[in-house]
Amino acid sequence: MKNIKNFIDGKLVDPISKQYIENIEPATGKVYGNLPDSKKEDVGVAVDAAKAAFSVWSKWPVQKRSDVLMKWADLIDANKAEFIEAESRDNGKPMKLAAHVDIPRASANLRFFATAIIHYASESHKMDDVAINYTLRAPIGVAACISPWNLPLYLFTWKIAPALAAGNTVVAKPSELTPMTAFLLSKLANEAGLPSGTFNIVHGYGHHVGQAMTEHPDVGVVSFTGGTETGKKIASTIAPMFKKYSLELGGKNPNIIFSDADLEDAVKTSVHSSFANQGQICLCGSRIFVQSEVYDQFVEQFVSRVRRLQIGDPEDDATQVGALVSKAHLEKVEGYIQLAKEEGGTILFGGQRPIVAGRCADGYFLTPTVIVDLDPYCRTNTEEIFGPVVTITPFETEEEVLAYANGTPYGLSATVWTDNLKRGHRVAEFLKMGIVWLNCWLVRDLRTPFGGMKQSGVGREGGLEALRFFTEPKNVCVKY
Ligand code: TXE
Repeated sequence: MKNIKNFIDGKLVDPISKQYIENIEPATGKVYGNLPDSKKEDVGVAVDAAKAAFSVWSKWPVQKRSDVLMKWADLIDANKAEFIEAESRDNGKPMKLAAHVDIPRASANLRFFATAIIHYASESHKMDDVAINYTLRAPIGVAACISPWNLPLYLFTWKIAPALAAGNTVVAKPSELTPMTAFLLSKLANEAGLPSGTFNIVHGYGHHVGQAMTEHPDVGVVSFTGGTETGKKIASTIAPMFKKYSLELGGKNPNIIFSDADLEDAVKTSVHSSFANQGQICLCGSRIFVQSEVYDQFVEQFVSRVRRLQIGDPEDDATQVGALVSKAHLEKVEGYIQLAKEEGGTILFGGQRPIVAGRCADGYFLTPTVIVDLDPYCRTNTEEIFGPVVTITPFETEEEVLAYANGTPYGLSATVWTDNLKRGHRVAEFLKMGIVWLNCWLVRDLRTPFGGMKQSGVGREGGLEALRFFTEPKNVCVKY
């Protein structure tokens, strides 16, 4: 059994309660380890350690902080086989995906902010011959970083890297569904050179540990990624405490294909943007809109590619679609397939649990599902499903598809396929989304602002946005 511990004040420790949560492997449905069922008291010890460490870490020269983060990234790379295996086993995603995306991106996140902080500068404003203003951007203090289960180490490091680089200390909580790679990272923290208390992990349930972190009076800034409903709870806790917070929440992203698109490229990429990570990426294009002239052609080519997707054991190199993260999530997604039928949808492909032989016979697998004939504004087309389920809907005009695309409570990302770049730029401007891809998907430059609008979140991550989020600006005005 793989039993893990909290990492507090530079030491791996048991939860005060000595209570544990079972960790289930999604591909087999079997318990394979235990994680701490920490409570408010554990969070209190971790925040005290982070608070004590802040006076040291925040005063370190930037280059020294940068060197530690770079060393940590090197240690991930040196242990990547262990990280890849752990990520795949914990989440259910194909090992190949963890190897090509999750783990390389985790060390890339650390390196990106280890270098960004060295070039991070602020501004001054000269008032003719009256005065000079300069802006200081100082670290805030103890940062709470709370991350979800879909891209565990990728999104965990996406938060802790800028927080630490900017000179804050961190109390972090990965999802209780996927704690393993964060635990492995904590085991390397001392070797990387992080002073005790600078970085802490408290494992456990969100309503216990996450809630205690957000409401703790000594936590000065909160960075959260997860569901919109949880985001609402966190915002209601934090707003009256006037803390800085960023919320990266859900999405119901449109994938728009105009008749002049490169159809082969649109089909190939749309299979990926629909079902990568079992459709459990908030940026997945779960609503496909196809201009009527090419609708039949697209549907036929798309479904024929989806049929060929390899579902199976995440350890198998040929696997393209692994297990969903939990039994509860599998049942939630199946609930939406049932809803789609009730709303008049036609299941063109999928919608059932595949037979996966051998050790994975009891795993949480679902055949990639393609649904047509739904109203663009029905619940299936406006609520986040967050699984391997997409709908395809025809449209006639640009105005019509923009209304569909913007017609949900979410505003995270969109993809647009057209050979007419004037139209591409125009549609991108009218889409109420934080991120728009033209003729591509998930092409990511870490310097760009990352996040959504409406119920997809508050604030942005990435590049200077993240460093500004994790620092407090102060303007000093000096009379000549
Ligand atoms: O979220 P949950 P999940 C969204 C994605 C989907 C969801 C999937 O679209 O909707 O996140 O992640 C902790 N106080 N994004 O189901 O349940 C919980 O323990 C404090 C969008 O895990 O909200 C876990 O660690 N914390 C994103 C974390 O919150 C609490 C990218 C997330 O859990 C808490 C990825 C509470 N009261 C997923 N309750 C984007 N936009 O980039 C739970 N938690």
